[in-house]
Amino acid sequence: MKSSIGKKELALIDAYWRAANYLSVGQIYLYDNPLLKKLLTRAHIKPRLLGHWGTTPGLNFIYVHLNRVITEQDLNMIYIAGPGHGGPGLVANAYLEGTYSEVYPNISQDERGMKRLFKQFSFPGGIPSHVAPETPGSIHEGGELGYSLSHAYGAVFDNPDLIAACVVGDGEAETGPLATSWHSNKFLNPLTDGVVLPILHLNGYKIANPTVLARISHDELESLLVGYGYIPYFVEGHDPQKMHRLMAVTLDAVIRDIQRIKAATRRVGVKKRPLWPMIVLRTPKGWTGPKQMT
Ligand SMILES: Cc1ncc(C[n+]2csc(CCOP(=O)(O)OP(=O)(O)O)c2C)c(N)n1
Ligand SMILES: [Mg+2]
Repeated sequence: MKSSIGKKELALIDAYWRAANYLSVGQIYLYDNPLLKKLLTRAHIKPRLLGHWGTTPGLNFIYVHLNRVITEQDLNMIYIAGPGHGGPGLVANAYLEGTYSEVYPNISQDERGMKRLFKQFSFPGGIPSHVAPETPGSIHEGGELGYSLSHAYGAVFDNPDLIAACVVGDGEAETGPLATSWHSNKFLNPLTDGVVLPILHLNGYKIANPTVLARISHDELESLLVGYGYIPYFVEGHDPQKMHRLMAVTLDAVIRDIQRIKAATRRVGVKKRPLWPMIVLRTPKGWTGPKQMT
């Protein structure tokens, strides 16, 4: 797979991702000292910690990569986060983009605003730990795992220009509703409906327990997803530099596939059900976090 993406752009994507990750960790842990200008002490840490850091670097990684293809190709795309419990990630992105401060001017893009952004997360009088109505751009809060993919399909029916990028957690994938909703692709009309791009996020765990789809062999997983009617593209690894390139190249290929299927259908009509692409993203849970605490 080829992509025209250059080193400079990849470095910018990485910088954006690291900033989003920092802003996410800050929301989960920091009560004060948002830019770590002072030596970190216990007084700067929230007394009660809430939030799912584990899922967040993956959500942030997907977010920045989708933003690249959206802006480059002027796509009409919606981001659906099955692991909506990665709330700090989506809030961090809204803040980085400037939307958060537009809606909440007191959460400004400076040190004071950042301190407030961090303090308010899952704090009395603040904001919820999940993506919620308070999150700018959010149109639906879930809470119960299992419905991301059926919502994604619901969003694209009779909405032919929309691509719903749907992040599915590997734990979420074990729920009955999610396991069934892979089949919603059978109801999609490539002429009159939009497209769902499932992104199965294999970070190996649901909370801290092992997941089935991350433990079966590559071939078995591939066969399963092909059996559901998808063409899976695998993006696997832990070295951020390699992973940025692989994700960018894969997303370019996937968007090309989608556009090719759409164009062919417009030309010759619906002859048979197309096999839509999907992405399997395998990254470590809590990616980039410290391995040990001293
Ligand atoms: C139906 C349901 N059961 C349990 C929960 C509690 N819960 C929240 S997150 C989570 C683990 C999710 O794992 P996964 O989908 O793999 O997401 P990850 O955090 O690993 O990205 C669980 C069990 C829930 N929200 N909904
Ligand atoms: Mg998981």
